[in-house]
Amino acid sequence: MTSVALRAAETQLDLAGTTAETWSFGPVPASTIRMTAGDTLRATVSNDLPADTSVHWHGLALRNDMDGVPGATQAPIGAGETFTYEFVTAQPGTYWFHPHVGPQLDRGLYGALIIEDPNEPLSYDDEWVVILDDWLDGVTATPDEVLEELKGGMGGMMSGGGMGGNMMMGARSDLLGGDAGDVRYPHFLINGRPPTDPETFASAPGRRVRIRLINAGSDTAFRVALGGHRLTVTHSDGYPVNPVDTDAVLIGMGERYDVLVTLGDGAFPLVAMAEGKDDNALAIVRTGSGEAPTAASAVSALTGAILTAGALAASSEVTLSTRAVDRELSATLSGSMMAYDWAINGRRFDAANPMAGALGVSQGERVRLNITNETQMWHPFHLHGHTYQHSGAGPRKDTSIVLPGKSLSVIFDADNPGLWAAHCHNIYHAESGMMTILGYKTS
Ligand SMILES: [Cu+2]
Repeated sequence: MTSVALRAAETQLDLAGTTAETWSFGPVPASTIRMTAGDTLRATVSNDLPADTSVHWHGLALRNDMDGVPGATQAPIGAGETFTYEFVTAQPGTYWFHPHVGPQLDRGLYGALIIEDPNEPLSYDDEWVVILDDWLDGVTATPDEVLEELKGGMGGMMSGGGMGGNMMMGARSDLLGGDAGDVRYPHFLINGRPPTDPETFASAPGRRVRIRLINAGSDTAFRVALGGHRLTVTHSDGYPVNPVDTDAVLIGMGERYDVLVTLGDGAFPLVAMAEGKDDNALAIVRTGSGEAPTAASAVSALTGAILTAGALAASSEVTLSTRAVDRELSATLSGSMMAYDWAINGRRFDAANPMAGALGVSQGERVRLNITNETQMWHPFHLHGHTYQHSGAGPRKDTSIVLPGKSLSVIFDADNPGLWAAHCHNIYHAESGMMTILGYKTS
């Protein structure tokens, strides 16, 4: 049993001299929770915020009543209340936790959950958890204010609503198929720190490091590279893949990639370019002398081969068995930034009636889920409680980038009964309606 106490409370975050009023579980990110597969996690969450909250354990196939989704799996944790999450962590990997209430994801309420493999097959000398984030809370607006502004729609803005300042037009990325994001952020952070005050990871030349990349952002995909190094991608969303070497990886909100690097001698930039937003997050790897690189000096690292999930294949031990599909489901993503009417299968999620339009499965079925993006923008689609496999022997994942006008077919076994949220991990899209429930039939 691993017991942790998480106290959600108002706090101040120092961003290289800018003080941001925010909400967090202590430091930003929260202290990493580290345990061994098979152990039980007991996390007691006390809510000292002036609002309801919850904690969702992103990527874990846990018991449904611990999934942290108010309206589907639990009542919200009210202000002044305490709730204890307790569940077995069966699968090793890189996971994380964050609230599932309103746009609280875009505050400082997040941290890494690392589940070690007692029979770890990889060999490495050091490990580094790297959490990427787009930050505005307490600097330019609160996430609630941003959501209100966005719900007015880009159309409202252009017809005289005025430039609220938090909406972003013209964020373009070829990798993301066009429109990269909706929200303007003043800061991009690695482990809670802006590029002007970067974290330094100290190691030694020749050492092999496992970097666990987590995108905790709300509206930003990052292109990540380590200057002067190639990355060997070993895991997607916690699950092993056949290793692939690359110069950089593209990581959408909610996704995780584990990479191995063998360090050179000197000081190197770990750069996370905010895709389409002309800004960067930065951390430093130092193994020797040399001037610390800046984000600007490091952008050349981002121009080589860029890996996306489509280039990966699950390793054999986590490849789903071959069997016939029992049930085929569709999740068609629709909506536009103009109207901010994001939806799944033509229905905007209604928290007061969460089961309307739910996707139904029966326990034991092999399921194919076809995710079709009919919008003009990319979406990071996330399914709770399951780690599906991309069709065609692709990677195991729980969060996948679906490009505009494209479809993604995924396969999973319905082996974890309950009511599971399935939604876009752009928190502003999810909170505007791009969410549904995958539900197990009880008879
Ligand atoms: Cu979306």
